[in-house]
Amino acid sequence: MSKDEIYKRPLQNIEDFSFDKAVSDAFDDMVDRSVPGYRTLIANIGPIASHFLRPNTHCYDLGCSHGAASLSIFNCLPHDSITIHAVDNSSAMIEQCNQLVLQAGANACIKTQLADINNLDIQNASVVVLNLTLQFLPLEQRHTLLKNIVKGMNPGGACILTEKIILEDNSTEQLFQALHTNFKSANQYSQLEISQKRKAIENVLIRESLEDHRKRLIDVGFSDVTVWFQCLNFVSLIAVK
Ligand code: GEK
Repeated sequence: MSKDEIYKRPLQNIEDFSFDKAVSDAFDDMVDRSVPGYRTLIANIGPIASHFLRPNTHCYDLGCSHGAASLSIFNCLPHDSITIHAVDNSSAMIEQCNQLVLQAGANACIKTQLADINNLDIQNASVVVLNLTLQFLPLEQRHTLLKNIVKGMNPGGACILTEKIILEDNSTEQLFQALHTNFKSANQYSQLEISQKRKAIENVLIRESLEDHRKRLIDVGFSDVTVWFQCLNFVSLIAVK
């Protein structure tokens, strides 16, 4: 695992953040040092998924990066007749994911796929994971994707949705932003790295409020939406069909 030094030196032009080879190489370090509670999220996604998985159904990990959520689920599989589809549209991410899946001896169960999650044919799903992925889709694509997920999901199935949200109350939003900056500083990111990364990501990671997420999940056809995790602006929901 490489250390994340992508924004360490002053950059003349800060380009929009993208999931290229440099980001994939540093991803595990980057996500651990940038997302409060990332390891807790991953550790719990397996057991949560296991509760909803049914024999002979599919599980989808959309925007899987290196497959951490898929591997967490694989380690908690309640039935061996489940196929986990780990999908990402970054070839660097999928290549690394493939290697890790092979190393874990999970390649009979986890099928990696290089694809845009907007173009998937989701079928017979009992669990769909969107762990920190929906936030990277343009706003206008989010409703259609979730509608497609509900359409391909069996009744009683669940979507695990983790997002960086925006707080509706401005003073709490300011407080959480400041605490998140403290978190990154405590993880050895310099002020320069924090500000350059913020600039790179501002047009790419579009946050919405918890209320907007909840409303859209209900609009597309989920019947029950519960928050199971929150640390600062990072929230994870279980939406049941
Ligand atoms: C984890 N879930 O470790 N189609 C496919 N993949 C996409 C798309 C798209 N349209 N847009 C973005 N991605 C992971 C972490 S990272 C979150 C998810 C982060 C992919 C993108 O290539 C990247 O791998 C992932 O979504 C977002 O549990 O880096 O903060």
